[in-house]
Amino acid sequence: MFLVQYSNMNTTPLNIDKIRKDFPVLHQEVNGYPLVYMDNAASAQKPQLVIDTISHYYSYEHSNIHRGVHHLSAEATVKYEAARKTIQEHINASFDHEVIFTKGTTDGINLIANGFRGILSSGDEVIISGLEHHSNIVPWQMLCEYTGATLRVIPINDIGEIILEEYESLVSERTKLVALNHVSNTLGTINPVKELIELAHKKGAPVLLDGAQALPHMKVDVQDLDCEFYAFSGHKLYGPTGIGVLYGKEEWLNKLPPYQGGGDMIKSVSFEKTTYNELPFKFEAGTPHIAGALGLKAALDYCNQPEIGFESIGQYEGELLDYAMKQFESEGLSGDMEFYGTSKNKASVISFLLKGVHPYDTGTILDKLGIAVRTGHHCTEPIMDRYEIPGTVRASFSFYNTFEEVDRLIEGLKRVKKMFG
Ligand code: C6P
Repeated sequence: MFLVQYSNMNTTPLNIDKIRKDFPVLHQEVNGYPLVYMDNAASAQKPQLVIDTISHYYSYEHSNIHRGVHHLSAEATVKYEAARKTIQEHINASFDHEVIFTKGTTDGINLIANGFRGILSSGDEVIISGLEHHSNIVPWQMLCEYTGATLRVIPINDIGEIILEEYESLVSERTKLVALNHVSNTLGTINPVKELIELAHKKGAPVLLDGAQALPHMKVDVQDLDCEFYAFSGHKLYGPTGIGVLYGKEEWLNKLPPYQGGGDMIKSVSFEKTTYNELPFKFEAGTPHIAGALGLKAALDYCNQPEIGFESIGQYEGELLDYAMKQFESEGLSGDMEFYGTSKNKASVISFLLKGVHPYDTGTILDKLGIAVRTGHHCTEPIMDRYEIPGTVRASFSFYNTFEEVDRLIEGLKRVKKMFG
């Protein structure tokens, strides 16, 4: 199985062997086999730098922030704010106060949906697409239920792309917000977001992008995109769980009310009147996930090293994707597989079914062979309904995966096919 060394198929400057050494979790056996981790779209693994940063913070640096005059508190505050700055620079936000720390993508979207409660009313419309994760559906349904506004959904075509003509006919003066994912977690489709944003702006509608699956694979520039809001999660970006980011244009963040009340989000409090703090603190009530912010900064610092970089990451993952698709074909598996999401413009996510085999069975057998994939609806039930299937098997690649691991996946699928064939 491992007769051929595929490392020379990597045309990027990435040194994958070296990178893999930085991820301790990868070096273990599962069910007697070396782990092949291909569930990166659910959550990515952490480089040692992130683990060490968090450990160091709790060992020597922990204190609450923005509160104490003492040394540890001042130092922790400086580091927390430095993390915000790193994120601002990474996504090219105009100001660091446009970067709000959240719990994750879900939290960021809910923050905005909550803020729009005072803006929307009956007759207004919110547009989403048929590609959305439940996190970018349910908060808008709740908002519409609360305000009497209407939710409109852009349908997708057979290969898992938003149908642009349908979008053009949906977006109108009634549209008060467009909320779309940048990259689909289930199908991998990379949406033409610049074009979609431009169309929304022509009708005066602001746009929120769910970037949970984009940030891990590509460099995102929020000013270039010109979106009003952009939400993402730390844990998919090689950082910790429980930390995420909501970017918002200053004017919009100033316009929206706070999401939660409590400490740190106020300037002054009396029983008669509370004055809210300025950005970004207005949206960060309570003690935040300080270690998480530091860990997320470490993850970005790691990925942005000159010898790594998101351009190479995206390119290498694309090579893994192309290789997998070619090997499915040449190893005689394609005929037994149904692929979902075959847009030319897609991230390194392969959603498929082995014909006649329930995705859960495929996932369970792959796990017995040490291969981690996700099975099920991937929190996108409307996509499953669109294709009239209960779920898929999803292999999602990261830049620490290898061509040899793709071979292991293929060997595993052959085993499944044999067992059910
Ligand atoms: N998708 C997946 O396996 P949180 O849970 O808040 O970090 O991210 C939610 C979320 C929002 N949008 C998209 C496009 C996502 O992919 C996710 C998380 C994981 O696909 C877990 S369901």
